[in-house]
Amino acid sequence: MHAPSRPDYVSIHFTGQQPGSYNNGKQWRRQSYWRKWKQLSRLQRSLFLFMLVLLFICGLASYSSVTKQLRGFTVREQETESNILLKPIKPHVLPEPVKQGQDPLAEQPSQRKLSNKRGPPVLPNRLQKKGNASNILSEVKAADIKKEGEEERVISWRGAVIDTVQATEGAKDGENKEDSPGNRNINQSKVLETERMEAVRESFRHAWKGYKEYAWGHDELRPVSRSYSEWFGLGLTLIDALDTMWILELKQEFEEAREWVASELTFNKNVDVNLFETTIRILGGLLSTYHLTGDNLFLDKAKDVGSRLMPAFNTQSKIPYSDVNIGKGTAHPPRWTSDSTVAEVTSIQLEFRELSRLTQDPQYQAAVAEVMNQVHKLEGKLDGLVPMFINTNSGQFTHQGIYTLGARADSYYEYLLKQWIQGGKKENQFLEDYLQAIEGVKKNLLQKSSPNGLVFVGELSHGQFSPKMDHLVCFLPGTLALGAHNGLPADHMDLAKELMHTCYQMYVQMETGLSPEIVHFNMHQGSVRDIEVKPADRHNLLRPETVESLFYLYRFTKDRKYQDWGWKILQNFNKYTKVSSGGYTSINNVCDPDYPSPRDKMESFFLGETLKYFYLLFSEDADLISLDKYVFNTEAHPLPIWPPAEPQPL
Ligand code: DMJ
Repeated sequence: MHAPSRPDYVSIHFTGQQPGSYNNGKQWRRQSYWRKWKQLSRLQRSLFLFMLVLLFICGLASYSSVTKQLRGFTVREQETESNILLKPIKPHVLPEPVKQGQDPLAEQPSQRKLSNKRGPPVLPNRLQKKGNASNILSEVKAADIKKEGEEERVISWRGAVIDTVQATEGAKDGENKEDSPGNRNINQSKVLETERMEAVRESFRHAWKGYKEYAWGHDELRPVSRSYSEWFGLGLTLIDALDTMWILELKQEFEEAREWVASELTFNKNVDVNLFETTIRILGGLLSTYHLTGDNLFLDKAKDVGSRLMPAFNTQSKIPYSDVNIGKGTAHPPRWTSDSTVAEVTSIQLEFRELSRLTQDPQYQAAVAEVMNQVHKLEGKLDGLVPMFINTNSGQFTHQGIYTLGARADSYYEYLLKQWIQGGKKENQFLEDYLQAIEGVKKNLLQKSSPNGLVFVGELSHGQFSPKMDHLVCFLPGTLALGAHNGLPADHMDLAKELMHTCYQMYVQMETGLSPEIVHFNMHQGSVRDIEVKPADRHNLLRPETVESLFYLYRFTKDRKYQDWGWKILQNFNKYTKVSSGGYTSINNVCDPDYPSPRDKMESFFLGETLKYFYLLFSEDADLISLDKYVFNTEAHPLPIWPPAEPQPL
């Protein structure tokens, strides 16, 4: 055998120049390279070209992954199946502990002198001095009495006289004089707006991908196990997300979901559902989607589910039961009690009132108005604050003496204001109760933490103050701001801003940059940190309240720091809760960035509320669901504010 004339391996020689042949001319070099190239075998030339192409592709791939990371996305999509779980790119570094007397927080409220006495220190006058509810109400009422041909005007939170009917949406260009590091020029804003809104759409698509692949038509995605969980068996996530898809202009996704509603969704099912959850998520979602799209399919479905929920109101007291069997038409309280939750029975009104308006059938509105009238008259409130439970037999509050703005009471306060707005600001009983309650909050629940004086809303249990605050309470800054926007006192906006700052601190002070479910504030002089988290409270359920409030605060102040805060939160959701195969998961531990410990559940409100509020927060378009035309239900479903000519409230 003789050696093959062409070697079967690649041999590329970069030989030096031959002695005596030195020529520094470009021409010579070109000819010489060309000659050498021609001397290579065909295989050698092909392999050389192949390697060049390969290098080019690798270069392109690494460039795109770098840009992806720069945009705040995780590398988790590239991870293997075995470690899909939430490994952060870079652990979050906890800020240095704050030394007493230092001023580490932006916009830090003034320091309060703490007394040595046991029990909660007294709040500074700034938050208490604004007078009682009846004074405020008479001011608002005075402003509401509109003489013929005269505009309705009250003093707004911005200190200017505004028209409460046309209530302006946010500050006009150039009006924002606040010295915020978030301020930037118009071009930068436009770029950021586009980038951030697109990032939300991307997050939605990712969440939807998981839902579509592993939970289609079921209530909730379990993204880690790539399965689903059923609560009512009504496609909860899909319905909750309908109007979000419409607002985010995710047309294809919306059409697929609409098709499911048209062909698969039925309420004729022997299933127990929770009246409140079904009302705010399903009835609310269908009604708002009907309004946004004008598609009667959604109205028909809303009527169907609304009428099936009505048996809940067949109680001795007319205070509804918590559970209804929508197939059988029977209702009952939870197995262990005949009580209902106050927030639940008082946060279904926007939806049922709207259903009456659309169907011209007064029964829905009458049923929920009866609940409000009774609660209005009940004994057992503290300065307008309500207990957490109400008995469906007696119609009285139970478990009295505990007052919170968190779980079981939260949306009672939200719906007082929002019913007043929905009905065209005519139903003064709602306004009266709302104003009184806010005064009650200031008087009984508002305190400041140590060392940095974060203003927070605690709880009261039989006269004993507890510095505990649920993340749920973070709806309050947004609600206060909405009230101020609608002509309520300027100090509501001051308080909204203070609480907004606190809610944001509940995120940034955690190692993952995500808020826990519950925090406790330190109030002792000499505390090292303001916020403590108990081991059982370290979870994050992808809740919306802080983002919701950021949206309202930004709409009304145009202070870009609120957008920047929201952006950080979105990035942390992406970093710690995104599951590579699709979807986002609740986590068990916001204090451990190395292992936040997924709970394997994507709540429907992540799509219904959290992502929607992110999108609206980043948008500069105040007409994108104008707050002078729509009022959001407590699940972020926008319902129209009734035009003045519409039927009057009962
Ligand atoms: C939602 O279902 C609603 O926002 C409700 O008012 C409170 N809980 C969740 C979100 O956290």
